[in-house]
Amino acid sequence: MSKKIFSGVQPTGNLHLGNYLGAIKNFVELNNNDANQCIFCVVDLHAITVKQDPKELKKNIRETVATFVASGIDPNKSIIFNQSGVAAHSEGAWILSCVARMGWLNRMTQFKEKAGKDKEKASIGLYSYPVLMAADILLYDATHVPVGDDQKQHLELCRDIAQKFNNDFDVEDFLKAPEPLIQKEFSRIMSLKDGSNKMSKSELSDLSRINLTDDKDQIINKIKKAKTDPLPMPKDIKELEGRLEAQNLLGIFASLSNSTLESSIEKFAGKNFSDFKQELSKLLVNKIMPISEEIKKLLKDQSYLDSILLDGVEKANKIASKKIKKIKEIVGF
Ligand code: AQP
Repeated sequence: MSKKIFSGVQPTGNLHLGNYLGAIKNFVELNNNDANQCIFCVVDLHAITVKQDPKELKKNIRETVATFVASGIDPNKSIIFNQSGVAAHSEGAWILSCVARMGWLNRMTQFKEKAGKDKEKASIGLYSYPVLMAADILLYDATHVPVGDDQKQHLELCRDIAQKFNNDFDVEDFLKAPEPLIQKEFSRIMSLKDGSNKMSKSELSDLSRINLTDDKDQIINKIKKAKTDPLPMPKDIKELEGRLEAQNLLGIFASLSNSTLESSIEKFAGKNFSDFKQELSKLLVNKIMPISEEIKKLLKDQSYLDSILLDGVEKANKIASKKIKKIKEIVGF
């Protein structure tokens, strides 16, 4: 069946292994299937929900495009564009924010995590972020949205918003409720320093993540310093229980080598962490270095990266402007 794919990545710098294994690797597979229509968005409107340095933001937008292309997304097959280039996203978000309910947004765990203790000081944008995300997806009638496990709740909200809009305005199936595409295993990669926290761009310690632009020595050093526990490598799944850091590192190994957790456990059963870490570093260097080198090469050609975005904005605008026109008519404007 042909799928209409939409997904986004925030240009907030430090794209990492979690973004790659949780989302971008999946984007590439979807891009490679000719039956799919794929749209991959650099969600710069989402990025400004927390303070950004304008110069850094511009640089990070290009770096996100370079990462998409370096990872294997073909800009001639998939639409790659930046969100702020298509006005329908902001317009759609406003209209849908009048459909979404406060009670629904109050349940969103990502806001609670990102706002932290002092939520009074968080931006309104950070709170209403999932409504903008719903507009992003619904404007393109996306059938499937590939995301990491952390975005599951936002997608459920998107489905609720679509359904309420259709009910409120008596337009059955006008906004299409999308399906999440979340990998069954390894859909949440955790910090190298704390197995209970997700690997994240905004984490202060660079040692907590493998960046997609890291070089060989950085990768080896980060894996060497990654937190483990004093026990030897587990012999079976049961021995892995409650050992968050070991689970994460073995999960990364399994995901990168396209194998199962069970077979990765078997491979290193009873060995020392240092032996396993050496193998993991080798695998990471093999997989990440070609992407990292390609990103660096692409970043030298800014006009090429800008031309990808310009072309993508034009194509995305054609689709989104038609949908927002209909939305406005339905609402009564
Ligand atoms: N640790 C992760 N494991 C698996 N998937 C992940 N994703 C992010 N972190 C992990 C997935 O990557 C896609 C793009 O994410 P994003 O850049 O839009 O925002 P995010 O989820 O907020 O990512 P970060 O790294 O945590 O950024 P900051 O620190 O800026 O908030 C999404 O599909 C996401 O699920």
